[in-house]
Amino acid sequence: MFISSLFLAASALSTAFAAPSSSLASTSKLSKRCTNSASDRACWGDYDLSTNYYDTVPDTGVTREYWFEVQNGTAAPDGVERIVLTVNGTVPGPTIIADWGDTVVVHVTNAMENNGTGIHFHGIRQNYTNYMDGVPSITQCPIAPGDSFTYTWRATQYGSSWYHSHFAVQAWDGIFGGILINGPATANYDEDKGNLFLNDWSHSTAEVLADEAATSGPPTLDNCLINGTNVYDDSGSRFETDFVSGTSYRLRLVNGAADTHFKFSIDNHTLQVISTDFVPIVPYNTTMVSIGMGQRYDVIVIADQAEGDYWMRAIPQESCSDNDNVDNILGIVRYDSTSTSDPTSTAYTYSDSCDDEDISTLVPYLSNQVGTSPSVSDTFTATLSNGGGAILWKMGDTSFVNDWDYPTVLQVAEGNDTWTSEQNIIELDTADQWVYFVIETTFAQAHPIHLHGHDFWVLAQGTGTYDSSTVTLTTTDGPRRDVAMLPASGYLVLAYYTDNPGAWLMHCHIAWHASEGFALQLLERESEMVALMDVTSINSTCANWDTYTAEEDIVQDDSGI
Ligand SMILES: *[C@@H]1O[C@H](CO)[C@@H](O)[C@H](O)[C@H]1NC(C)=O
Ligand SMILES: *[C@@H]1O[C@H](CO)[C@@H](O)[C@H](O)[C@H]1NC(C)=O
Ligand SMILES: *[C@@H]1O[C@H](CO)[C@@H](O)[C@H](O)[C@H]1NC(C)=O
Ligand SMILES: *[C@@H]1O[C@H](CO)[C@@H](O)[C@H](O)[C@H]1NC(C)=O
Ligand SMILES: *[C@@H]1O[C@H](CO)[C@@H](O)[C@H](O)[C@H]1NC(C)=O
Ligand SMILES: *[C@@H]1O[C@H](CO)[C@@H](O)[C@H](O)[C@H]1NC(C)=O
Ligand SMILES: *[C@@H]1O[C@H](CO)[C@@H](O)[C@H](O)[C@H]1NC(C)=O
Ligand SMILES: *[C@@H]1O[C@H](CO)[C@@H](O)[C@H](O)[C@H]1NC(C)=O
Ligand SMILES: *[C@@H]1O[C@H](CO)[C@@H](O)[C@H](O)[C@H]1NC(C)=O
Ligand SMILES: [Cu+2]
Repeated sequence: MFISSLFLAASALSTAFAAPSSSLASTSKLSKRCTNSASDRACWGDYDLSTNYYDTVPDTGVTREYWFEVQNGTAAPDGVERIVLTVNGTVPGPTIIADWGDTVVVHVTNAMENNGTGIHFHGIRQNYTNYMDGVPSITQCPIAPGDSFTYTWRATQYGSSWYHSHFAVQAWDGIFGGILINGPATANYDEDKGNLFLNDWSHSTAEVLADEAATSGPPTLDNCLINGTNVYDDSGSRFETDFVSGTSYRLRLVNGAADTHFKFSIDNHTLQVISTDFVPIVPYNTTMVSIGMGQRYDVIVIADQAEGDYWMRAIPQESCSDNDNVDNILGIVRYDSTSTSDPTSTAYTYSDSCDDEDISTLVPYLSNQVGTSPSVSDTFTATLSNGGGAILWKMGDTSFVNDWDYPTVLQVAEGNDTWTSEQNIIELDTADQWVYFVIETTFAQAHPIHLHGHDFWVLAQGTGTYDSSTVTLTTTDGPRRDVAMLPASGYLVLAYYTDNPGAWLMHCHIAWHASEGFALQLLERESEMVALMDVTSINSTCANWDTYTAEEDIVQDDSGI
């Protein structure tokens, strides 16, 4: 284990985030071929960057245990007070910190009066632990008010992510927080500044916005937050962070927005990008990184500019995001922590767009080859339709709906193979096969496509109609990640491997689109699923949910995710 900077003098350099001190020391089982340090981030005890984490995971024997309470309260992240739903009272909630290979246990209690909940650990592979994926209607029933659910999973990957509610649009009322898994990195840095959330924010609740989205289209959000704070008119305060000249810092960017694509930069500074989602990449340098909803980029920034104050910018991209405070989503980097002046620095130039970083720059450190003759190939067209006055999205021919009170895992446990078309099930019965999906749209809007339970490979991404005779697929060393942009009026071709039994959601990560049915579910290796779940626990969460909904006359009013 490493000692956190939080507990050392500010001048201390070699740091990683320390998991809770109540945990066992993780050093015992590591004979430490090398020591991870500011000058050797590639190393990780007996493992290193070249370890294939899809196959091999350090056996730390350590369990990190967290107790989360999902609460209803009020807060004023930008100075304007409103009702918020949170984990443990803060936006963002507590960060889950673990080392690569640790087991993470999170006990979630629903302390709200009037809503169910469920916590999804975004990007976590959930290797053979599908029913810990936290998706009400797919992997569990919603946790009823007063009830608890314990999630247990292994950190088989390392890097940065977030957890968020996957019930209704609750995540965007504040039920989210960071995940930070310590492990090796593809470039050296002195200090880890932890997760840095970029969110959009409204002064009304997300449910009100979702209703507006379903009747009259995407709402304009009031503001955005940088790591949970920002200004609005004369209220609120900006996110600030201090730099010491000559020191290099790791920032773990997470886009946790409902419907905002950001370009992130720090005036006059260079960003060295070292990972995409949970995948370490060959580092590249840029002035600005384009980050879609649900995506993460870890960047290293060297404090190599003249001492002073500089703007940190999270710029909502107006080609796909509407915001009332668009020019004012700013934080401050200070070389002199006693300074209180506003920076006078100027922004790098950029062109407004909701595209991913160029896929040719996102080269995974670990070389990898996609099978070139997939066993399954499917094409899904995303379309907008009108379902009796409400806006619906379809993926393929279907606008997705699954029932909160009859999750896919329970249906599988009961041996009920009668799937409705609305469940949008893609059955993948055979292990260790390559699956290719083409997702396309003629609609002029970009969508962040997220897959649960897997990293996928981005084979191609472009505008216009996908034509397999002209588009070359990148099957060697192309990007791997868990969210990629489907470009406006364009296509995304992705591949993944059937190495993880379970019911896995694939969906658009725009909050409104997921509730309007832009989703499908993969039923992967169904015959192996029952042996891997605790059916009694799943059923007891459902029984408590049924009791609550019967008493309160709760009727499902969205897609279920
Ligand atoms: C995933 O789980 C399977 C079954 O328990 C196991 O064989 C495999 O090693 C695990 N993979 C990783 C990367 O831990
Ligand atoms: C969250 O709140 C619960 C209940 O009050 C408490 O037991 C737990 O220690 C808190 N967890 C964190 C990580 O702050
Ligand atoms: C949160 O509290 C408000 C005010 O008391 C109440 O109207 C609302 O129903 C509560 N929401 C949830 C999800 O419990
Ligand atoms: C709780 O969730 C439901 C989704 O069924 C939503 O319609 C409702 O407004 C929420 N209730 C409160 C009080 O926030
Ligand atoms: C953002 O806030 C979290 C706590 O919510 C903290 O751990 C993290 O260090 C902050 N990020 C930065 C870059 O300061
Ligand atoms: C920041 O960069 C701008 C040009 O992009 C330059 O004019 C300015 O001098 C730089 N500021 C500092 C403090 O280095
Ligand atoms: C990126 O910037 C870092 C720090 O200045 C430098 O060491 C590295 O060589 C640069 N990488 C590339 C690919 O230019
Ligand atoms: C779940 O519980 C219901 C009753 O609440 C029961 O009918 C059903 O058989 C149970 N399912 C399984 C798989 O145990
Ligand atoms: C089987 O599942 C389908 C789809 O979820 C559902 O409509 C049906 O009621 C279920 N059948 C039984 C016997 O539970
Ligand atoms: Cu997700």
